[in-house]
Amino acid sequence: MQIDELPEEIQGLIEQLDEAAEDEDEEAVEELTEKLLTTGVDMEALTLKKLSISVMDGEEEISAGWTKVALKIGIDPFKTLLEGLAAGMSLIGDKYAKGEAFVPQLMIASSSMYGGMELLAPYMEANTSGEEPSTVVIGTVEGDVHDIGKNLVKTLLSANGFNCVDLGNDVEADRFIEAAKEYKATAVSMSTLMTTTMAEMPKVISMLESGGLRDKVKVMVGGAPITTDYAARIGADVSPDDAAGAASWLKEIITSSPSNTDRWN
Ligand code: B12
Repeated sequence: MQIDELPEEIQGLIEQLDEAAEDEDEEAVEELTEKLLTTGVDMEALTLKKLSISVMDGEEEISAGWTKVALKIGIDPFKTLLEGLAAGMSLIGDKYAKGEAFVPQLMIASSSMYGGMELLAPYMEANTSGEEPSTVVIGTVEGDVHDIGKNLVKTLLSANGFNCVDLGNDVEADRFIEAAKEYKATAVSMSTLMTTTMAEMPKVISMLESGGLRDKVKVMVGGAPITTDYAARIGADVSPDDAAGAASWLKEIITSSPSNTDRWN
């Protein structure tokens, strides 16, 4: 959707909604949402577009306002997260790659993304089957502070009923091993966004091997520079394309593997 190609009346309402969001005037945001709905505009496409642009521009109040719009009009919260907020991170990433944005803008965009994500969190509750949840130890490898993708993976795994032990970012290799042992984990999930820190992943895998733990846990690796080939080369079990893929792969694999008790005894 091209917002500047919409009829002027609709563009006017969008601007008013942006202003109401900046003023944190929730009543006005609601009223303007209702008005926009009566225009017949594709509200879902508009909201996702506004979310990605406001994250890219680092406009925290505006992205929070449009996140509330997304909730009000009933967009699936995972869609809002992935196709709205996270899409904005890709837009700012492209600008950074072209030299049109710099680290401070990346940081502001990240906090806009996290602001929206916080509002969505209560609507992304775990969908558990009542069984004992499987535990996944998750983190971004040592030397790397990027944590948005890792947190998306965590959100999707949690929503699919996994219990995530989140080690955060810049995680030393041996902490993955200790946590896997302590929690008798089903899987270890590692992220990295930088080529310079990719080598931390095989380090963790060889520590699992030398500690006799490799057959007890599945290993998932991911992040922008990680390819399926690289994952296979370093002996990881898999590198699904994205956070949703990580959750569905792991769900499938645990149904066909021996139970945690069998693996860890
Ligand atoms: C935001 C950002 C930052 C923010 C991070 C904020 C935060 N809290 O995370 C800040 C400003 C802190 C930052 C800092 C730096 N950054 Co930076 N950053 C980015 C940027 C623009 C976006 C990353 C992001 O959040 N993307 C959105 C998320 C949703 O995508 P994602 O993480 O890839 O996750 C998806 C998949 O990869 C996958 N996934 C992720 N993890 C996992 C795990 C598993 C198991 C699976 C299955 C899937 C999976 O699922 C997600 C989708 O569903 C990228 C550019 C880009 N296009 O990626 C550069 C980028 C990663 N940064 C880069 C650099 C160089 C840096 C700095 C060194 C800059 C500097 N000079 O200081 C520092 C590094 C500091 C450090 N030691 O870590 C480079 C890395 C280059 C390289 N190839 O090595 C990039 C690629 C920019 C570029 N084009 O040059 N950065």
